[in-house]
Amino acid sequence: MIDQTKSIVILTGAGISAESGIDTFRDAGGLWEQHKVEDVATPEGFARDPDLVLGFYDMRRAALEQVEPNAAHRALARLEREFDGDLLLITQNVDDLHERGGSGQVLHMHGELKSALCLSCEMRSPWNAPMIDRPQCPICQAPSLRPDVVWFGEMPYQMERIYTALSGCDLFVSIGTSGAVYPAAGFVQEARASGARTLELNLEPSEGSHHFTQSRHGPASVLVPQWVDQTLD
Ligand code: BJW
Repeated sequence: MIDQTKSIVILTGAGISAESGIDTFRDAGGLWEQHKVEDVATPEGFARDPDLVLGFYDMRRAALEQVEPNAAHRALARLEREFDGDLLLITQNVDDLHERGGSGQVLHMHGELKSALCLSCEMRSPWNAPMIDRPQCPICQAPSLRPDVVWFGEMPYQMERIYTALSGCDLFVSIGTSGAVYPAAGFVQEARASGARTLELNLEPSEGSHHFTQSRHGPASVLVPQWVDQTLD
C-alpha cells in the first residue's frame, strides 16, 4: 500500500482514547448522557452558567492525570516517525494522549483541555490548573479565562490547513469517531472528491461509514497497530 501512498491525513475522535479510560460523547454512558450538551458545550451555556461549564472542564482536565495513552496512540506516533511521506494527524479530542503517546505534530481542531483562551485579550496560553476560581490570564492579567475548546456554533481551528491537506492527500483514515459532528464528519467526502482512498477504523460502523471505500470494525487498540504495521511493511 505504502508504495503509492505519499500523503496521509488521519482524523481521530473520542473512540481512540476510550480504552485509556476517557468517556466518549455519544456511546452509552458517554458524556452527553451525563451532561446536557447545550449546557456545557455551547457559548450560550457558558454565558448562562459559567461555573457549571468551568467545573465540567476542570473535572475533565484533572482526569487526564489518571489516564495513559494506549496502543493506538503509540502506533500513530510510530507511523509519524517511520512513514516516508506527508502525514497530518488531526484530532477532535481535547485530551493530550497523542502527544503523550509520542506524536510530535498534532492538530487539535476542537482545542485542548490544557490550554486557556482569554476573553479579554483573545490570546491562548498553556494551562493546567482549575479555572473555577477565575484565575488571571498570564498575558493580560484579566480574570477572563475560558477553556480553549471549540463549542457548537464556533469555528474549529486551522480549517484552511485541514482542507488544503485533504485536497492533496492520497489516503484519509478516520479513527474512533461517530461522524456526527461537522465539519469533521465531512472530511471523508472532501478527501474522496480529491481522489483519495478512505479508510474507517471504528468499533462499529459510524454514521458516515458508507462514504468510506474501506471500513474495519473493532477496538482502536487492535485495529490501529495492525493498520500501521501493514502500512509500514
Ligand atoms: C471506538 C471505541 C474503541 C468507542 N475503538 N472506536 C447540520 C449539518 C451540518 C452541520 C451542522 C448542522 N447543524 C449544526 C451544524 C454544525 C455543528 C454540528 O455538527 N452539529 C451536529 C450536532 C449536526 N458543528 C459545529 O457547530 C462546529 N462548528 C461549525 O460548524 O462551524 C462552522 C463551520 C462552517 C464551515 C466550515 C467549518 C466550520 C463546531 C463543533 C464543535 C464540537 N465540539 C465538541 C466539544 C469539544 C470540547 C469538548 O471536548 O468538550 O467536540 S462536541 C464533541 O463531539 C467533541 C468531539 O470532538 C465531537 C465528535 O465526537 P466524537 O469524537 O466522534 O465522539 P463520539 O462519542 O460521537 O463517537 C465515538 C466513536 O468512537 C463511536 O463511533 C464509537 O463507536 C467509537 N468507539 N470506543 C474504536 N475502543
